[in-house]
Amino acid sequence: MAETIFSKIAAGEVAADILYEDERAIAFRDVNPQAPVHLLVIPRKAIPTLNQVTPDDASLIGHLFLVAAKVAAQEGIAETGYRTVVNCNAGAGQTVYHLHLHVLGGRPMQWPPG
Ligand code: DGP
Repeated sequence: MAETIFSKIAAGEVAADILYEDERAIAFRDVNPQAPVHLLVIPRKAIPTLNQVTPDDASLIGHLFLVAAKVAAQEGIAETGYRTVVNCNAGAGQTVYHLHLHVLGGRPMQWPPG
């Protein structure tokens, strides 16, 4: 499994603006924000894309969403609203091949997205 910038953040080898971490997940600010609040939630476990998630990861995936809701509340966007996004592979815009959940909020969002 190739190292990514996110596995280095998880290992503490690369700095990030970390908002929350526990034994399974880390949440930090996206370095290239697409909204006033743009957070990333990653598992410590290195899973390249959603396609490699297995039934054994079901609890972990649920945990990522719980962390997303927690940091959204911390950032004050829980009530106004926020979007969670998982890009899977290049055609969807994935650039870092370590599974991550985007949490975007702080501005009105269009649906459907472009
Ligand atoms: P995606 O396109 O779904 O793979 O999203 C990757 C996101 O990761 C993108 O919005 C920019 C962000 N990103 C890339 N490198 C770094 C980094 O070194 N630190 C932080 N905090 N975010 C990064």
